[in-house]
Amino acid sequence: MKQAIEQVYRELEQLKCKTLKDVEDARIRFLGKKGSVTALMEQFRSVAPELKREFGQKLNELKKAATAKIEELKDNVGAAETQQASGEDLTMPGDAMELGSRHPVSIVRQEIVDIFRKFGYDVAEGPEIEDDYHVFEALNFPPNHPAREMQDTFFVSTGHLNPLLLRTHTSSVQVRTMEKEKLPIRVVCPGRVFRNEAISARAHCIFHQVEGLYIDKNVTFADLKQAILLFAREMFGADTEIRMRPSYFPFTEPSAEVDVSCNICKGKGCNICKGTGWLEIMGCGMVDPNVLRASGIDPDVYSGFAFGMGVERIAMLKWQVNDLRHYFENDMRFLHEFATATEV
Ligand code: 2U9
Repeated sequence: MKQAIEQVYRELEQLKCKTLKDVEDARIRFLGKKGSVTALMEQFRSVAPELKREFGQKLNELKKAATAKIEELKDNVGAAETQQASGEDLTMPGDAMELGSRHPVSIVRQEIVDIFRKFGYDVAEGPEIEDDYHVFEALNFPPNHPAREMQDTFFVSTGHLNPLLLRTHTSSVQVRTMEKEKLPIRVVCPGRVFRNEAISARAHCIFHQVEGLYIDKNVTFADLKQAILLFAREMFGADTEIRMRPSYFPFTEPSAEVDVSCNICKGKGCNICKGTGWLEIMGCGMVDPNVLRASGIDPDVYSGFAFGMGVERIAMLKWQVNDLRHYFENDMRFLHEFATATEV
């Protein structure tokens, strides 16, 4: 039996196949019902009991070796046949896959958040599907405010007192922060927001915001102005100036729009700033006492400021992109403009 096993090993070693059909024939010759390995397994029954252990092991190894050889031939011959059939050279090195790169909106969001983190702000996120209370009611929106209409907001459920909706700003995250965190609060909230608007070069139904909130004793409008000036200089350059124009939001009083000096024409007036020398970057204001009260904060003891900006808008100013839709279309030619040298 020992010689018979050795003979099968020699045959396996010399075995060569050109086609998958040859491999299948070889499999039958060695491992089929009447194959040489199967025949040896059957002979094993008549081996003397004291030799059974030794030959049992040898036969198992032989069967394993025969199976492995057939599988190896099947892989090699199969690949060669596929190559012949397709006419392709499968030994050629593959094409390198292009690495992806960070999306410009994601780059700018991170830059904004990093600046405020450096100033000591925490970062908070919250749900995109929110309730009326956290998006409107707690933020001092009157019951008949247009933002609460179907034309302006995407509703998920209606017909009850506190309908579910897609948040129209990330202010709801600051409301949730006021509800659960201890004072003082210093937080920025980046996230996606949704508004029922027609898509154009200047508006989209989905965009990104970073909003901020600072509440402590004795927080003043001067603190707000200084925080925004420092942010603007970090973001747009050390020689940037800001100006504030009075505005109105239900959740802040007083409220303001913030402009930065145009860093293209250095304030002289160009087509980016439409000849004004200024670019609008965000809105801000002192948190309305009603908003503090709604979240259980005493406005006679505490005061705070808040601000909000659209990330796409900041990105458009930073890179002088004139159509918001570029940020949503995922055209690789556009996205690659923002890849760093190591990313592509
Ligand atoms: C709380 C209290 C006050 C957040 C603020 C703005 C001003 C603002 C807009 C900028 C462009 C939204 O993306 S945009 O369309 N935002 O002008 N946001 S103050 O005020 C808050 C937030 C939360 C509790």
